[in-house]
This record gives sequence, structure tokens and C-alpha cells, in this order.
Amino acid sequence: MAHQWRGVIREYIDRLPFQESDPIITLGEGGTPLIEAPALAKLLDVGSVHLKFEGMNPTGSFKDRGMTTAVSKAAAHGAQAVIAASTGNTSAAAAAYAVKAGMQSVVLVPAGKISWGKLSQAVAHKAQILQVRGNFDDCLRMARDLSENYPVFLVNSVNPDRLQGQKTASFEVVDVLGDAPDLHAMPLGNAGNISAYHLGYREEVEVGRIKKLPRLFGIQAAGSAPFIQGSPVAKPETIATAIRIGNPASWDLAQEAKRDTNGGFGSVTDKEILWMHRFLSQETGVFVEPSSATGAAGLYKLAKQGELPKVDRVVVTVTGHGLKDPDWALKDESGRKIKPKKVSATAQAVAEVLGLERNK
Ligand code: AN7
Repeated sequence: MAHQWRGVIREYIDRLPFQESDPIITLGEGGTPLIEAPALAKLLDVGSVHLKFEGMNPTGSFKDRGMTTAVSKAAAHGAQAVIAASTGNTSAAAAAYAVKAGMQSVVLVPAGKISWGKLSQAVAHKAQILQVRGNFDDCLRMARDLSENYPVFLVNSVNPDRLQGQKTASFEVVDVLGDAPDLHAMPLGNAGNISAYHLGYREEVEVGRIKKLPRLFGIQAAGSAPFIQGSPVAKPETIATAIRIGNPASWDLAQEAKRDTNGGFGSVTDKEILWMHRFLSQETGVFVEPSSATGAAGLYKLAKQGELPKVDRVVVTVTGHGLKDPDWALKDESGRKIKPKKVSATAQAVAEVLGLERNK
């Protein structure tokens, strides 16, 4: 009989702080494809590139990996309600896993700054959604305060249970490649993900499944790049709303990930993000949300500047699905709306528009 992937807790239970007898709240997250992308390898002039397509998770982003562990621990503590601050994806995941657990969810999002795909998920899963007049950093400060003083359980990545789940992405890369890549890049926002990959790869070294750590690269949006500036950004701005974060919570862990792996931080403009967003769709067949193109965009920028380390095998995590924020695909390079042509309902009309000649 075909075996169904059982979600990251059951698949990696010997590597996680769980036992089979614990409550396990899962939607079957993880086990996402690692897709070879020769077009991107050519662009970067490296041996190979694989895209870790995290948009294939149940709610469409990598957040599900950490949400299964955080909400399962919340259930073990008897929590009735979870709370999360979010730029969108965390709220979608928290809302969905809370439903699975039979809990309430409360999400704090920056007013008007999350994509409608993500907002619709939180609404669909009956989260109590509050649009805060402020940015993500304000939302996180409030969520922490509320969880300390009221009966709501915090499921942001400052909760260490989140990183436990998210580290399984490293395990999956090693499972498929049989080794660590030389370099692994991803978008960098609140810095939970890069910290979790670092944790996962370190554990792979400890258990002897890999010999050395991949160089971890975190890429930010230029208008929202505290790791490049070296200090928090008071008013972060970028079209990549998922990573519109000025005061990353896992600051020290991300610095440690960079130092320990001889990695790096980079930043790219919104224009560079959208260029790579289109490239991934058109040349690799992988449709991601704009924020998720940031890792690849950062590597391309380094390559153009001659600053990409000489490496053979590269993995790039693309963190969220294109359908989360699809409006960007419907604009051309100069921002004009793309409207597919209308034709009469005949094959001949289509052939004429396409300039096709009838078969002889
Ligand atoms: C698609 O949902 O912070 O560096 O509240 O949605 O671990 O924060 C999302 C972040 C990258 C950055 N790509 O990851 C939230 C939130 C996507 C994201 C990131 C996010 P971190």
C-alpha cells in the first residue's frame, strides 16, 4: 500500500521533543518537493540549484512546519486559544492548525499590509482577526504582552517549539541530496527560518549524516533590511509584505547562523525581487509569492557583482506559494495590468490570433 506522509512530527519524532502518546496536531505538513532548477543554476553559474518549494505545505507556506509543533505543545498545555502576530502566513497557519486542534485563534496583522490570499485564509479558518494600526513589529510586541498576561498561547517563532518544527526542512534536504548543499539561501524577515535551518543542519552534523554545514545566506528587501543596516529599521517598506519586518525577533540566532556557517546577509530592491519572481515562474515552473523570490534574487545579485562564493551545489528555499499574493503575476514589467485577449468562440479565431497556419 502507498504510504502517506504523516507530517513532520511523526516523520521525525526521534529528532523532536515529542512522543507518540503526545497530542499531535497535524495537517500533513512537510515532505515538500526539492525541485532541480537548471535555468537558475545557469543564471548563477553554479553546478546545480534545487528549490525547496515550501508553498506545497497545507496552508501554502513553510510556517506549517513550526505550527504543527507549536500548536501540539499548546494542546499538551491545555491551551484554549493561540495568538500570533503576522505579516500573513503565520496567521493563515495559526488559524488552520487552531481549527484542527479545536482551539480559538487570534491574529494581529498590520492594517492593510497583508495580501488578500492570506487574509482570506485567516477568515476562512475563523480566526479573530485584528488589523493593527502599526507594523508587524508592533503586532509582535502586543502578542507577547497579551500571551504573558492573558490566557492566550503565543505561537510566533519566539516560541522555541516553532523552530523545532521548522528545522525538519534541513533534514528533508539532506534526505534527498544525501548530503548538505554547499550553500543554502532564503528570504530573511523575522529570522526564525534561517535560525531553524541552522539548528537542523547542526543536528545533522552531530548525528553524522553530513560532514559540514552549508553556508547559510539570508536575503532581505532593501527597504526593510535591519541585518544590512546593523540595527532595527523603524519604518520598513517593501512590496514583499511577508518580510516587511524592521525589528527581527531572532536577531542573535541569525547572526550566529551566519557566523557559524561562513554565510552572509544580502538585500535586494523590490524591482529585483519582482524580476526574480517572474524568472522563477517563467523559467523554472515554480510559482511563488514575491517575498519568496528574495533568496534567489539575492544570489543573482551577488553573482552579477562577482561576489557569489565559488560553490557547486545550491539550495534555495522558496517559502510561500504564488497564489498567496497573485496580483503581481498579473502585471507586466512596467506595472501595467495584463489582460489576456478576448476572442470569438471558434478555433479559427484562436488560430488567427496565434498566427498559426493550418496543417497541410
Ligand atoms: C513567505 O507570517 O513573519 O525570517 O508573520 O511569510 O522566519 O520571518 C512571515 C515571514 C519568508 C520570513 N517568506 O521568514 C509572518 C512572517 C515568507 C514569509 C518569511 C516570511 P522569517
